[in-house]
Amino acid sequence: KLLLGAAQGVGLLLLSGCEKVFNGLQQNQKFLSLLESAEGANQRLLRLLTGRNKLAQEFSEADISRYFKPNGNPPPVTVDYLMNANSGWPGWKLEIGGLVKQPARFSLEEIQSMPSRTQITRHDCVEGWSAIAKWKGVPLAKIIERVQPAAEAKYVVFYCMDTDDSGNNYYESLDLLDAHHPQTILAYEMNDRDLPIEHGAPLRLRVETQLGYKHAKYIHRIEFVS
Ligand SMILES: Nc1nc2c(c(=O)[nH]1)N[C@H]1C(S)=C(S)[C@@H](COP(=O)(O)O)O[C@H]1N2
Ligand SMILES: [Mo]
Repeated sequence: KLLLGAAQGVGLLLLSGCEKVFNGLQQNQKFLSLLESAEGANQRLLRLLTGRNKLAQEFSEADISRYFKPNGNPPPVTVDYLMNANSGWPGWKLEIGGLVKQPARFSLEEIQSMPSRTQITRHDCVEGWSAIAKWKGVPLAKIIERVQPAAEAKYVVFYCMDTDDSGNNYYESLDLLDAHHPQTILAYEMNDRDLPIEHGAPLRLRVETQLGYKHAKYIHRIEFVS
């Protein structure tokens, strides 16, 4: 209807054949700006349908999976990582920078002393498996408050310590809507224990509005970008 209406509006229905109509539309400035405004409306509709403003379902202790598949790259094997893992992460720091007014570095202890949130949620991997676990961590919104992103900051990038077969470090990104979501946390506990190495120790993202691959493990740096 939108396309037909637009085509009618600029007199293109007089042309025969879809191809001509669409070629004509693409050269029409009025139509292009209409498409752009529809794109904005579409984004908002998608957001409503996928409910990124809503809370993801939370479960009870009884629902927690007995087995939670570790997935993705193997854990980091650097001497630095292994030594820190063995001694309670004294040398590990979470670095936060990019487009922020107050860049920061936090030790694990500092992160653990911030306000926390605990949630029992279901992890859905696109490879076709799901598992429920309990996660505790600091809401990313609290960290955002501390570092104060600049106005140009639109996305948050998470850099990880593990590497794939070609030696590239894993990373993922979120927009600020997901970043501020109340269930988006930097988790340091899983099922009431320190986050296990295979699940991303010492710190991983939980972003319950998104699928498994967005839940970056082994985080060491967060960057705000345009
Ligand atoms: N750093 C890092 N984070 C990662 C991955 C990875 O390979 N490296 N894999 C992703 C994928 S595809 C999934 S399903 C989850 C798996 O989390 P789990 O190992 O706790 O099950 O981590 C995500 N985060
Ligand atoms: Mo996944």
